[in-house]
Amino acid sequence: MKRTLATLALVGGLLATASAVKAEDAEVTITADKIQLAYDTKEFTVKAGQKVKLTLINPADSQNLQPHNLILIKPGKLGAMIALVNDPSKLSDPNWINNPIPESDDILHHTKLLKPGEEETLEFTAPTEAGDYPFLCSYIGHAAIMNGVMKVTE
Ligand SMILES: [Cu+2]
Repeated sequence: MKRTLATLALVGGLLATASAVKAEDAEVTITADKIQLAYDTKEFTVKAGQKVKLTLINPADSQNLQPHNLILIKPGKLGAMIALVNDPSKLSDPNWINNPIPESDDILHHTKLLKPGEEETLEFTAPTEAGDYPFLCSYIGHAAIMNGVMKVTE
């Protein structure tokens, strides 16, 4: 009986530890809309330096069959990034169409281009500097309306 109690106490301790670890990580899932060029999440908040698991889902039963991605960028750079990814000269480049990720120091993290039915999880450490970090989909013509903000707080 003593042994059972000790085991229960141990298990309880492990469970408490597991939930404490989980509370430190931010798990966020963003799903592309099946019809609109939009993410279902326009805004989420993480703590500076927090471990983040960010999953983008492109639904298998998407009605518009659009590919989507997610690019997380530095604060204040959304307008410039939209202009960059919507540059008409890129549209004749098949490599760009398959993987529309520009070369830019403003990009912090990004998924690959996801077809309907695909998903990808990015694991990263949130920036140590608080601020509004925009994210966007860079597939042709999506960025201006398909974007959102990761808020980083102290
Ligand atoms: Cu998109």
